[in-house]
Amino acid sequence: MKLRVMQEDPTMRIWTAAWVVAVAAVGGQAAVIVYDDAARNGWTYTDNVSTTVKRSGANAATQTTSGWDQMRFGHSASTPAAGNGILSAWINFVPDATYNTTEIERVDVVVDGTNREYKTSTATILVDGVQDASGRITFDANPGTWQHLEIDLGSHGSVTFGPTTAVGRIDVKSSSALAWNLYLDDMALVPEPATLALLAIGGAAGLRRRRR
Ligand SMILES: [Ca+2]
Repeated sequence: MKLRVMQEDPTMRIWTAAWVVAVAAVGGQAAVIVYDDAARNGWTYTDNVSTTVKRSGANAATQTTSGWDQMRFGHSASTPAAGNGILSAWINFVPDATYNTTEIERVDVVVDGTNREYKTSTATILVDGVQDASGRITFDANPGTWQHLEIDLGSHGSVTFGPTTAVGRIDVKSSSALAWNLYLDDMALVPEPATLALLAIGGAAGLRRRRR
């Protein structure tokens, strides 16, 4: 019996390896950089600045004195996203000293030709790994410092979208009666985490078989 388990192990390893390769082939589309020190891969953005709040090199910046304003990234032909995709970015939101609400109203993304409004009340949006269900994307914990923003483009309220094939315009927007500054750096469209989930399932299956 023991010998048989020993014989099964290498086979299992081969099957697990084959599965990993297959999953990588399906979900292994590379991340697409939208902006790092400049707009990349066909994306456009104009207000590049290199300021004391920069994360590295230059960053994108938007300043407004009142009302609605947005940081807009455009793409003429839309860039492919892997699966549903995650929009990942580093954001530094600096509100006016008298403006005590450190939130971004929402992020609008044109996905497969349709504009979707992403808010924390309707989508999976993480700031430094934490989901805030208050509605808007809050940066209350550390205003004026760089924080990591992740938006799951495939989750939108009760609706689960099919695979995202193209992402067009991206607007990071907010509204206030007072001034605010928004800085953004290292934004990318990265493969959906389902790839990791499949790998985890594959790993668990392998573990179960090894224990038999
Ligand atoms: Ca940069």
